[in-house]
Amino acid sequence: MERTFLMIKPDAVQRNLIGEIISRIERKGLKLVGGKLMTVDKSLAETHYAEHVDKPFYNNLVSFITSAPVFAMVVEGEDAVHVARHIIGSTNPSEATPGTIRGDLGLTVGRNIIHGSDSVEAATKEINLWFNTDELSDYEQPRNPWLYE
Ligand code: DAT
Ligand code: MG
Repeated sequence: MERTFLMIKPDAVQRNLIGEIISRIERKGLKLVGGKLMTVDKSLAETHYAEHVDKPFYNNLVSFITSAPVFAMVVEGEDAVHVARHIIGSTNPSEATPGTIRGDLGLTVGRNIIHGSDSVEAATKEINLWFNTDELSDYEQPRNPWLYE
């Protein structure tokens, strides 16, 4: 089993899409092990997006992420990092495949609905950055034999 970090961005929170997005994640079979609505401070936003510090869009990205609450989550499942990225879709919603979260719900790259960790290493780092261990729940679900061989 693998865990990944997802963050519903301020645009989707403001558009009342939290339920729609969590519903897609749950229906796929991923299991929610942590989740919280929170306002992100500048230092957390800068640490989270540190890899993009030299990009022209970095300042706007930090302003956007700190502009209104986000919904941060940890989800678990087989190959969870890849599966979550796959259902999220391409970075630019105008090019993301219909059926994906960004492809169905977004229009522009600067308002692209949701973040998902892009590797297992990034997921570990981001889960530790955004969540304390006591905010994550270990539990079994009876549905598991119906999701996994
Ligand atoms: P992703 O979120 O798909 O992993 P990324 O890591 O390349 O994409 O970029 C992080 C975020 O930065 C992305 O979700 C939206 C924003 N971003 C990326 N490219 C951009 C661009 N060309 N213009 C404006 N914002 C951009
Ligand atoms: Mg990324």
